[in-house]
Amino acid sequence: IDRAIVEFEGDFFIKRFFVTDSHGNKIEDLENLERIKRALAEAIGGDGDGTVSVVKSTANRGIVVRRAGLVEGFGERKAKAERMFSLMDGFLKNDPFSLQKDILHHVEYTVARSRFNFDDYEAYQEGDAALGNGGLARFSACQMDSLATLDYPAWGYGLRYEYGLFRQIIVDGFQHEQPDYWLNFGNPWEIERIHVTYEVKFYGTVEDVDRNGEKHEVWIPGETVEAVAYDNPIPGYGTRNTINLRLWAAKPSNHFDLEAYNTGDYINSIVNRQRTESISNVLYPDDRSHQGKEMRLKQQYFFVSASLQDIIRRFKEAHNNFDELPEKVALHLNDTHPSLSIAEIMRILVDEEQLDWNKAWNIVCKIFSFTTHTVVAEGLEKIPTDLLGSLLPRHLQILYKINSNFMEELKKRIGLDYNRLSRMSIVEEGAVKSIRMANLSIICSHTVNGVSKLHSDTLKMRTFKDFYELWPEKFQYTTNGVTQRRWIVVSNPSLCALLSKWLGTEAWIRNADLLTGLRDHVDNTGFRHEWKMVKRLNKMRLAEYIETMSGVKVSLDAMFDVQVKRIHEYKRQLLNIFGIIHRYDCLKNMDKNDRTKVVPRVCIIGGKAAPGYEIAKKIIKLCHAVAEKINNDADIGDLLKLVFIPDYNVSVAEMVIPGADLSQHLSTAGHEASGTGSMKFLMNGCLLLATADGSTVEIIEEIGSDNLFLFGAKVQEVAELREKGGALKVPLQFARVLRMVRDGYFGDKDYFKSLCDTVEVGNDFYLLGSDFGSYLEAQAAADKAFVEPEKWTKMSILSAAGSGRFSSDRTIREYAERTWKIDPCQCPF
Ligand code: 8GP
Repeated sequence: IDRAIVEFEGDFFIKRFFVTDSHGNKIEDLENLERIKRALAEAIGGDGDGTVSVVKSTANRGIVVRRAGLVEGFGERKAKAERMFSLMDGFLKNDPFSLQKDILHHVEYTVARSRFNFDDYEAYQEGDAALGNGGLARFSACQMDSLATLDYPAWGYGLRYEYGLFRQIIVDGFQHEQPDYWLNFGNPWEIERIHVTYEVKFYGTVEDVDRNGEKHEVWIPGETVEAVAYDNPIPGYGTRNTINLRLWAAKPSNHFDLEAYNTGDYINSIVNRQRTESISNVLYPDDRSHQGKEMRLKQQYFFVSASLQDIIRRFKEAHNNFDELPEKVALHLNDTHPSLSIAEIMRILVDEEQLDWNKAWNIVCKIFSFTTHTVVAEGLEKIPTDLLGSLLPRHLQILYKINSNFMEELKKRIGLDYNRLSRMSIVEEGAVKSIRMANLSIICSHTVNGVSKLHSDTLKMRTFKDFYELWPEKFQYTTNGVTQRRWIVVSNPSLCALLSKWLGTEAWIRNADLLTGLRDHVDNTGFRHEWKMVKRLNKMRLAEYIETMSGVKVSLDAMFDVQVKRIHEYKRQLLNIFGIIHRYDCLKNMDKNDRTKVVPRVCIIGGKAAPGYEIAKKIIKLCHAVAEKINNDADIGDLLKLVFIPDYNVSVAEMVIPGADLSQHLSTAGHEASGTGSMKFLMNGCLLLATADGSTVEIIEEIGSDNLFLFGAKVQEVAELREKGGALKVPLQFARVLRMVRDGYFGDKDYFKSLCDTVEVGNDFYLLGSDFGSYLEAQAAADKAFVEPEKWTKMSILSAAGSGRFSSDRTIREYAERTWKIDPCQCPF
């Protein structure tokens, strides 16, 4: 089809509509013409734009309709709009599962999209789609970008929360949480797929039924909710391939409660229907502990059930034998949030598809792989059986059966070692009987991944030692990465241009290994000059933002020293604040002449505390109290400033990271599974001050220990240091700083008491005291390097030059080849 011609009557009504081929002949017998007409009428009707052009189609590949002129004249948004439409094009064509019947739905949505007036959108700034908490979710976003760019036929699934992660506002130095209703003004980048819906069931009972003389359990659910798909196309870079992130929203089911209706309880049944919508309402803002909440469990099952129905439907459209499932489908459990899918897919295969249990189990064990993103066993998710049994009675039965089969097999392998059997069981007995989601995931997955080498060693030697001894071949590590497309190309355009210029190519955008080519230019003074200019430009941008947000004017000559991440005791923001207090104390006690030798610093801290995490909230308050004192001390001037950047999120990170000279990653060794912030800073030529934790160990291998400032106990020393307890040696400077806070030097002494108690000798689990000495040494080394700009610049260039390995492209390629065993699948045109 070449053209669609629309004749209007008045502004709103389509009088005549027809499509022509390239010779201008009318096409009459177009399948589904009626639908297209309706969609067009809807799209155009609203704003009376009479021209519709480019109705493009190939026999069975779908159709893209664009309103003429739509992508013209959108000012800054033009490029984005154009890209949006071209990616939609790719989206239609890149349909690895041949969804013939879905394709026509796209037509409607694509057309519906075109009702957007992008000019309106320019007026308001889109906020982040903050649909995750921190590192884990942001890592998934980078993975999606790499999957698309590397042409892997992948789908991402998640929940379309109406309220994303809370907005952090600071009042009097205290964190307050505000709802993030991000969909208020619509979301132009999603496609609502009102035809892609599934029923998700909850509660009810399990009943025995007779099937060919055999007894079978069947779930009779008590509540039904509808899951509606919202598609978020993710375009690959430098390829036509576009993949899909499908997010589910909960809507009341159309299955009306007839009984209630008949008994006259009409109002209540409407209210109950409405309540079901709340499932996808709000993201839980605690990124680590979330045990025993019914709504959270409902969210998990809602997400799992809708996604699996979608996956199985697509599979069944093209295949009729479940033996082929492992050939065609690889499901990756990104932490344990989706691990209920193991029970759900068993239920589908056994109860609905009537496969024999053992056959189903063999299939299921070939399709799952699992990555865990936590370090400590206490952080692993457990679901109380009472809760699970009431919400999903059939799934609890299935889990018990999986466990009892596993226990039988295990006894044959390891004998009657009851302690070990009980450690490895999926079911944890105790005061609150629970299901251990990690054990379930390991048992059912063919591969168990850590997110860095160190993390994987910890999993093998500590967290999952029993499982490692049983199945060493299952355990792998795939070090995390981040996408250079967002963290350089989008967030640091000046650096992007510089890299392409000196590398002589833009190919690094798809192949970050090419960044090593920067090493060839490190001795070129012209290059180093340009490198410094880029950093300065980004510092200006950041300085402006700081002034707008906090009113603090900062000097561009100062070292911009940044720590931005979720606030956690193990991430040790408190160590940073104590270091700043120490610096301030030294400045105050210093001879005025000596001050001229001091490197001026702008210390920047940002991050959200979980709303119920008291100690983390006190850390934020202390940061503000210290900032208040220092920033208002005229005697100190530009030598030291402390700024807390509120509401740290991806958009803020895009500005902060390129403008940083130094970035801090201070977790007690053995506590950060990987860390991905460090990789973003590294790519942006920012020097790291870090402990040998998570992926930093591998960063050192790439850039050499001379190019970063390392400090603190090594992972193998931590246990011994902890055992020393009250006998642990702590530097005098630490005791002094702690005393200042305790004595109320920064005010609020009673409020800070419990915070101070957490780092008192004998109670200092995260070892702030014992690491403080070497932390100060590393800080001094950073100061020393900063006063030699050429040396600093070389270190900065070599940091970026070594960052290629930490591209999520490498991560994804490793997952594809080793874990999922999938090949790229490029769209033919
Ligand atoms: C984070 C890890 O803390 C971080 O080190 C890692 O880089 C990131 O995952 C991506 O792998 N983990 C979490 O956010 C996390 O464990 N969240 C809880 C739900 C488990």
